[in-house]
Amino acid sequence: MAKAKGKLETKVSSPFMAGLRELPGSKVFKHSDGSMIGMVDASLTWREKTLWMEFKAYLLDDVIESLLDSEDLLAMHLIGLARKDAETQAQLALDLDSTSVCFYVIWVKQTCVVVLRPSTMECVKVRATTDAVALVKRWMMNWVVQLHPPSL
Ligand SMILES: [Mn+2]
Repeated sequence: MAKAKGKLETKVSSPFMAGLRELPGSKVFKHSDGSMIGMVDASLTWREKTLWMEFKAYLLDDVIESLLDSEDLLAMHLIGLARKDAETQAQLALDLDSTSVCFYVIWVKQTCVVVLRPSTMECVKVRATTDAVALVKRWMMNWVVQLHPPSL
């Protein structure tokens, strides 16, 4: 099984959230799912836009390794893992991505970080957390000057 412990997820997502907080005037919240089953992990609000995020961390296994060269197949596999992980949350992430914007940020341990939108399966694979921060910051900047959320 490729699922890693929640502890790993916290460890890898903390620097990511810290990076997003560098956007001047941003509000980055880590949500507790104690009061709402399936709540996604975090949100970023900046200049009147709010982006929802669900973090996942998986260990590299043979299946993932075989998919690394194809971003489409990798995205499908990672979404499948996330659904198996928590079906209610997967539905919420999809709903949020349909009414607003929700990204999965998925760490494949020591290999890459995948940012993907569940509604469109748009997927970008980067090498490190700092690259994922830069991608989301750039995306947020594009969104504030556009009426609709841009492509990843
Ligand atoms: Mn999570």
